[in-house]
Amino acid sequence: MPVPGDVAYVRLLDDEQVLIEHLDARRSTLVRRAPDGREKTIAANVDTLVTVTALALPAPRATILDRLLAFAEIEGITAFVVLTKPDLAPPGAVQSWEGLYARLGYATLVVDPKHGEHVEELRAMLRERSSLLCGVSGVGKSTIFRALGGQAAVGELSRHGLGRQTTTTARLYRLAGGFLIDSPGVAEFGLGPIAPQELASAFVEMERFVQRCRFSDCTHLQEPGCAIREAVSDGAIDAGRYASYRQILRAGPAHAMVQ
Ligand SMILES: Nc1nc2c(ncn2[C@@H]2O[C@H](COP(=O)(O)OP(=O)(O)OP(=O)(O)O)[C@@H](O)[C@H]2O)c(=O)[nH]1
Ligand SMILES: [Mg+2]
Ligand SMILES: [Zn+2]
Repeated sequence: MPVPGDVAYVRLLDDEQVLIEHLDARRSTLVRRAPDGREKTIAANVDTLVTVTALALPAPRATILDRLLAFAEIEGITAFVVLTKPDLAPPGAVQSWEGLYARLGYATLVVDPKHGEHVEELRAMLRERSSLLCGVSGVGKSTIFRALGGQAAVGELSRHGLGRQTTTTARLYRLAGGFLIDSPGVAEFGLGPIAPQELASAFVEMERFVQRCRFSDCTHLQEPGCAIREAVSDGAIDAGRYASYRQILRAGPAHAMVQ
């Protein structure tokens, strides 16, 4: 089955229909792993994951963002951190979220796609890239997609934080030298079974400490002589990021949230 990002050669049959004659081999796929082990291909040929996190409505959840960032590290693709709804954010939230992820080295941008703020900076970041928007429902993925020129339904948030106009089908829009995909419900890919060492290495700031723990199979949860826990108490590793690490490990392979 073709997925967004596939290169297809088609024959036009009439106004409504096309016949797919050939699909190019995929350079890469993004796969979601469900808790029961089933896999679903979400998109093909994507090289950049554009994580979208609202600073309010719905309130940001670091674990979801950190899990997406770890997923991108493991898959070997670039991740961007896009923060939305600065106009609704509580005081200080913009600086603390933007500061944290920028310090980690992620390309981080605060946009207000509803009012068109910093949309052109985002367009420049996405040049020559094949990207997928991901994040929980209602954070503004489709609003970004539309602000950049794509066609998508944008939802109003109910007080429960669920979009009434939630996206139900994936869409792809061509951008200079690449494309952008808006797809429904991609807040989580599921990391599959993952060893603590592998997960710690997928947290970019933890990687350099991994080799320094007393035990080579340290889980960084409670062992004595753990360099990562030491770095957390020194403030060299953000405590919230470490909390995400613990939560992801605790949730284990069985956890894969499909919203
Ligand atoms: N105030 C404000 N509202 C925004 C901003 N970005 C998006 N919104 C609003 O947030 C609501 C939800 O936006 P959508 O773009 O539909 O969210 P989505 O991420 O596509 O949601 P799903 O398709 O359900 O995954 C809409 O009412 C948007 O107008 C922003 O920066 N500020
Ligand atoms: Mg949407
Ligand atoms: Zn350790």
